[in-house]
Amino acid sequence: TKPSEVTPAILMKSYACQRRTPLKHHNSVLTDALEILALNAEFTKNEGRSVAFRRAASVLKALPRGVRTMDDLKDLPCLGEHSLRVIKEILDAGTSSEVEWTRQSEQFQAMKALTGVFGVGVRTADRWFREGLRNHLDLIHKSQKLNRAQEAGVQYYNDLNTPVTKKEAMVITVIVEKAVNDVLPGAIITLTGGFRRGKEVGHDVDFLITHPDEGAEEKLMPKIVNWLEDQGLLLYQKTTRNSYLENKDGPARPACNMDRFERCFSIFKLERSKLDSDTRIEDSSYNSGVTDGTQTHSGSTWRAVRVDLVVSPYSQFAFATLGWTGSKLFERELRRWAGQEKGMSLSSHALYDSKQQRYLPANSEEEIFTLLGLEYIPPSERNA
Ligand code: DGT
Ligand code: MG
Repeated sequence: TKPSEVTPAILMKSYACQRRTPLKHHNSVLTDALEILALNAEFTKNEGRSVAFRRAASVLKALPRGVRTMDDLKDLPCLGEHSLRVIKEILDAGTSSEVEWTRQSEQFQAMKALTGVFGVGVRTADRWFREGLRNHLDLIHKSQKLNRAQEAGVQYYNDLNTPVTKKEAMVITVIVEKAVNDVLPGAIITLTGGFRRGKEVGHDVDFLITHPDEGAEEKLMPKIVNWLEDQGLLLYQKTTRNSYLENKDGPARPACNMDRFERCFSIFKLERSKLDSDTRIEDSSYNSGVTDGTQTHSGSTWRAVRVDLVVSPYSQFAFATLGWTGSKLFERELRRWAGQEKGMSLSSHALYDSKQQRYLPANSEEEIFTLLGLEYIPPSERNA
């Protein structure tokens, strides 16, 4: 027998939510390349193409070893013609001409820079690109009209584009716990997003907050925000009702809870001294002296950090935890699995069974996986 015939075939499930995807994997050269193409497809509003590249990359992340030859990819799902072509080029030549061309293109670089400004989405960035803007400095120099979020995005551009470390996330966790427990004793605070999946750095810090007494969480967000503002900890905040599901997820939201799910997009002012010393926050003299309203400098005593706060009713907490832990592709695949394979509709609020025409309650993430007929995947293996 030839060696290739004794290599055991890898049984790869086709939905990312059926697989374990660790944070560290063996194919980052290939997945980085495919994700450049995915991002570029997003920038050119080609959603289908973008998801196809992300699914292909995600399959490679779940492989137990590095891909060496095209033979290693036999029988793997989600690898379309285009992705295979890119992979082959990299295996043969070390790089893909399409990826390199994309990476260096003026449009890709400008879209990356412009969407890298907090408050700027693909649509706005695309309009600005066509008007001749290329990066955040152009927004200042050409006195572009900006909304309040974008103003903050420009002002704190460097800080917000400096990855948040786990240590910074822990310091912010202590602050948020103090704030929440001060205004509502007994509340539960969970760190979600990438840090819950074990990431070492992130673009923001995500928290989910609830209280075991259903209803006690109502009107909680303004109280938390006030507490933080009183302590001088917020550089920016905007509280909104969560509209994510209304846009994308259809009916999986109990109508009676329409107004309960609140989200606060914020920018924290994090004292650098908090990172060196202990993580207690008794000392609340947050006057750094560097509050001239311009970009923070490396010599500054504080730095700006993006923090997302979400408040959920206790009855939805398991769904919210699952929905806010990510990764984005894992979430998307969970919802696709629910819809296509189970005739159910999953959101960060609830799970609706279309056949039974009722909501299926759950008290833990484990229960939700069971209701969906899936093996439980822990957060650290949801890095799809
Ligand atoms: P990061 O922050 O770039 O290191 O990576 P993540 O995975 O923390 O991504 P992030 O912070 O954008 O979002 C955290 C998770 O929350 C994400 O995996 C999916 C979910 N998520 C993000 N935005 C929304 C939203 O508007 N509604 C809901 N329900 N979930 C969201
Ligand atoms: Mg995050």
